[in-house]
Amino acid sequence: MIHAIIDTDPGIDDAIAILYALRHPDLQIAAMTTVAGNIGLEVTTRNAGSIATLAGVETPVHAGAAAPLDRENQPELAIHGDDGLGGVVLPDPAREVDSRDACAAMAAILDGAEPGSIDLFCLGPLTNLALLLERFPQSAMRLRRVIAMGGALEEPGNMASGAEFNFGHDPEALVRVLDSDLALTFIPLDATRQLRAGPDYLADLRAMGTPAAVTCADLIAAYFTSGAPDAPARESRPLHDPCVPLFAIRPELFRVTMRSVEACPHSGCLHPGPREIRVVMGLDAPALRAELRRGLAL
Ligand SMILES: [Ca+2]
Repeated sequence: MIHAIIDTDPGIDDAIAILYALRHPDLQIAAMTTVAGNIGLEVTTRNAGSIATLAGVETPVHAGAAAPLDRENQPELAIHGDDGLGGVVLPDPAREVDSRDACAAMAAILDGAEPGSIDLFCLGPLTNLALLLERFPQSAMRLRRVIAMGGALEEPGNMASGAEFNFGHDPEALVRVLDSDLALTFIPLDATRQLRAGPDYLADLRAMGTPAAVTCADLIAAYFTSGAPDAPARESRPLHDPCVPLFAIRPELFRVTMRSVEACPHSGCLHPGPREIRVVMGLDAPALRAELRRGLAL
């Protein structure tokens, strides 16, 4: 059993990742913490609660940073829509947002567990993790590892700056995370762009009929058309964030290498540098699509 906290900015691909993770028998998600990213904090927090409700679980949701450490929000409305979910309607959250903020909640969970027993899954900008390192450094060092979707090494980024969105949205946070002694695994665009879904996959999900699978089919369908309504695509945008829980559960389906990197503090671009981290540079897309489908059937 893997114990983890999910830090997230839902987000279409976040929602798919979370629906997979929350019901997976090999994962125990202690909490979700939210951050501004794909869309503002109020919406990402509400969406996290709605996703838990749809999944039929009681996972607490804690609101975190409403903006990057040192700059303005740059939401991705063109891709994720004003609601963050491409217009897919989820149930209202059954549970109130927890009064404890994201960092305090992470620290309490980490302090209450064996050191090295909890993973942090980062599906959004790294703002909350940087604040945890600042406010509760000893708690942060109790993390077993951090698995973060973010960065682009040999691939071009997906922001005007040339960076990947999560890292480019809050470069100062990325720099602080790289400056820490945390065990880091990054899953950059080099890997996530290899995991997409086609129309047949959506049809399979709909035929499965579980709320998680049908909702994921709707979310992926929105991910086909968003941004390009006149040019229906034959494959979805990359399923970036699902790679994080999939990596935790099925690491053998990913190609991991060690890289030495540093981050540009202005753009969030990764360059060769002194910090050695694990980087996922490839994946077995058919096997991972099958694993995702299995998880959504539960
Ligand atoms: Ca995300």
